[in-house]
Formats: sequence, C-alpha cells, structure tokens
Amino acid sequence: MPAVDPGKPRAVLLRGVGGHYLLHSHQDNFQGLAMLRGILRLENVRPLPGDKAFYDPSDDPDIPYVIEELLPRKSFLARPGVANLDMVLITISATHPRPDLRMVDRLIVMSHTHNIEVVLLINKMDELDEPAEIDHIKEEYAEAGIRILETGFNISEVELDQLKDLIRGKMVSFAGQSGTGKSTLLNRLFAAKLMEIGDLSDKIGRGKHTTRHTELFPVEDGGYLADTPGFSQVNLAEAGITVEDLANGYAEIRKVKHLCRFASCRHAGDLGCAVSEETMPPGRYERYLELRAEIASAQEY
Ligand SMILES: Nc1nc2c(ncn2[C@@H]2O[C@H](COP(=O)(O)OP(=O)(O)OP(=O)(O)O)[C@@H](O)[C@H]2O)c(=O)[nH]1
Ligand SMILES: [Mg+2]
Ligand SMILES: [Zn+2]
Repeated sequence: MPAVDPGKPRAVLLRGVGGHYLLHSHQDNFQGLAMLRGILRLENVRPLPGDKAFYDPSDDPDIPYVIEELLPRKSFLARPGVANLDMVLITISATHPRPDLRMVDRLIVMSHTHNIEVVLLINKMDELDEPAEIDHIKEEYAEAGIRILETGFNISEVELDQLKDLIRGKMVSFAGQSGTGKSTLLNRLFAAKLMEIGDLSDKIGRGKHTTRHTELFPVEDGGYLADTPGFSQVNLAEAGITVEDLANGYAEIRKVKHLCRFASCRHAGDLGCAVSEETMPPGRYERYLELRAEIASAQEY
C-alpha cells in the first residue's frame, strides 16, 4: 500500500452514485465530487457513506477530485451500510408499519458488537389515540438500558432540539423498516439548516418517497446524519455475529452472567445458567432464544 502523505486533505464520503463520490469536510468547509484512484478501482475497493478519505485534485473539471486512500474504518454496519458510525437511531412506527421488534433486537446486538450507541425512536406517536399502547415496548427495552425517544408530527421544537443535541458532532444513521418516517424526521430536523448538498441530490419529494440510496447530511456544528433505505432483513450470522456476541448484546444478560455456574455457559437456560425468562420481559426472552437458535444452526455449517 503506498504511503499517503498524512498532510493531504481528508473528507467524509456523503454518498456514492455510479462511481462518483460526494466528499465533505466541516473543518475545511469543503465539498466536491471525486472518483476513486485507478488502483483502488482495480482492487475493487467499495467506499461507503461515512468512510473517511484522503483526496487530491484531479485534472477532470467535471469530477475535480480523486480519492487517494480510504482511512481504516472504526466501525461498519452491513445494515444500514454506513461506515464509522457512533450512533444508530433505530426507528419504528407506533402504528404502521407494525413494529418489528425482532429487527430492533438484531440491530441492538449488531450495534453493541461494533461499539455503536443505540437510541430507539418510536415515531408516529401522533397516530396513537392512547399513548399507553406502546408501554409494552417501553417496558421490554427499559431493562436493556436502551434510550427511547417518542417522536411524530406532534413533536415540539424543544423535543426536536433535544434530538439534535443527541446527534451533534457524531456520525449517526437512521435504521429500520420502510415507512417508519425516517426521511420525514430528517427533514423536520434539518430542513431549514441542511447545508447545500450539491446538484446531484434529489431533494424533491424527500419524505414522500421510498429512500433508494444512503446519503449523509452534514449537521450544523459538525456531525452527520444518514438517511437510509428501509429494510426488512438483518442476518446476524452473515454479519459474523456469534452466540457469544448475541448474549453480550443484551444488557440484561450482562448483568447476571457472572452468576452462571460455568464460565463456558452458553446462556440458553442450561444447567446452572443464571439467564432465564425472569432475566428479561417474556417477548424479548422468546426472541433471544429464537435468535440464538438461528445463529447456532448457521454456525454448524
Ligand atoms: N402520522 C405520521 N405519519 C408520518 C410520520 N412520519 C412520516 N409519516 C408518513 O409515513 C410515510 C413514510 O414516511 P417516510 O419518511 O418516507 O418513511 P421512511 O422511513 O423514510 O421510508 P423508507 O425511505 O422507505 O425507508 C409518509 O407517508 C409520511 O408522511 C409521523 O410522525 N406521523
Ligand atoms: Mg426514507
Ligand atoms: Zn448462562
């Protein structure tokens, strides 16, 4: 690997379409389109939104920069496909689409394994006649120590500001099912203050249409928030998550596992295991066992 001059300018990749990458730097107040250096293309390097890159000027006025080298990734989540995340906003809807708590659990485990902070956003609260209808969700994640925010069309400016404070200065991404309102909320958060994001951006209709591409938006005072396409599948085994990672992804299990009789305990209710249906709410425990069986059977191959 050729040594890149560490004095070269660096930027964050906002998005990539058809081999063109939009770079941005808060520090240098920079934004520009870049291509991958030939050797990186030959090596099949696949940059992702959130990647950090060294870049140089090119001699092509249409694509004025060249990505010389990607910096090592601090973290990477296959879903939602953003590099270097500090925080994930797992978004569900209080009404429609029906919350997929299996997916929430999967995303929590993935994030914990990669040291990424998690916030659970319960959106579309305005559509609930009775806010208590989501109490069971809040109860399921209270023991897990997951921070929960309720959002929706009725969210106040103060609550929006609290959400912005949470994001500021970090690399943050939405993640979750399609139609939960991720793009709409991103628009509410930053509509007035979104920095200019270049000609290629399809801002028209944002929030009304299914998001097709992941894109990072620079946030005032530093930081980025990624809008991502909704998804319905997260495969933990394929993402390299082991049954040990799974158990470690549950704060409820981390609290009691020192009480298990055997150090090698698999935390599946075996002899002497301190993890039982008492350890966490029934729904979450059932899903834990399902996920455990799923990963264990994939690991056998
Ligand atoms: N009642 C209500 N509807 C909402 C809210 N947020 C979004 N919606 C509606 O839900 C639908 C989907 O919103 P989007 O913002 O496109 O959802 P998304 O999560 O970005 O969907 P994908 O891009 O497909 O992942 C739209 O019709 C929105 O108007 C909300 O807070 N309350
Ligand atoms: Mg969207
Ligand atoms: Zn155990």
